[in-house]
Amino acid sequence: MLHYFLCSTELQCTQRSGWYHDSLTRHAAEALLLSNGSDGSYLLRKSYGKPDLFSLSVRAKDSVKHFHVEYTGSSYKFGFNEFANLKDLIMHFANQPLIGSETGTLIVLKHPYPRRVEEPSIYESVRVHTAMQTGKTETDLVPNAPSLGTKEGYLTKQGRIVKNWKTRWFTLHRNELKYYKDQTSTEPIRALDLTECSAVQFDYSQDKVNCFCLVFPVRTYYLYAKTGVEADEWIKILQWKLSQIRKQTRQREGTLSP
Ligand code: 4IP
Repeated sequence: MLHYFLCSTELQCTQRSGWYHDSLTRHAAEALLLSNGSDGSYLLRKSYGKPDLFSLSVRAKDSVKHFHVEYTGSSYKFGFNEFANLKDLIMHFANQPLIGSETGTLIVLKHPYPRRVEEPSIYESVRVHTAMQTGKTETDLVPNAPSLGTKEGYLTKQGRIVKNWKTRWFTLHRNELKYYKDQTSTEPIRALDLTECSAVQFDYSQDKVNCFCLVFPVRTYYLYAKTGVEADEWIKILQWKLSQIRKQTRQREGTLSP
């Protein structure tokens, strides 16, 4: 597969398209699209560790969604579509720039994110270079890095005292889960700090399907999604965040202990 990429003119076609980022990681794709892209910016990259898989990373408002594009040996599969080559796939995206995610949100592929950008050759001059107590080594970098992984979508939540259910727009970015009145709202109703959350799990106590809960010291939030797939996606990413937070806490405590 890799061979296919390296030797054929296919790659040149793809490279000419300018938005194929080869071995860019998921982490880097998210960071790039969130910091420099805008709603609808997208890029194609190799999927980490799997030679027959590619990922289409798309910025949708404040999160980045990743879709698999699979190479079957003779074609590229993307959802229900199949393409003979990457050029056809790219042409398809250029002409039909709408994709629907599991959350029901339509994602528009508006701006291909270029692999090559103009970069200035300007560097700061070093005046002082000295050791500091807080200096980190390379091995500290990954455990202490804020975990990326973003998500957004509609969920229905229960009130704390008045137990009514309201559908709200939720966004997950770094360690913050926010909910807004709807997708167009700019100010969140509430921002939940996941470093204070002790558990995320499916819930069967509220008589709601696709329901899950987030346990905080002073409140347990009950939320449900439209589909089981969506609930599962939210639970998985939230649990992953909690595991990352715990890992970082252990790491910090380990570093601090004598
Ligand atoms: C409200 O009911 C909404 O459900 C609120 O949710 C909720 O606040 C309130 O909970 C509940 O009383 P009404 O709209 O009928 O007044 P939202 O903020 O999403 O609109 P939470 O704390 O869940 O956000 P209590 O706990 O204030 O009763």
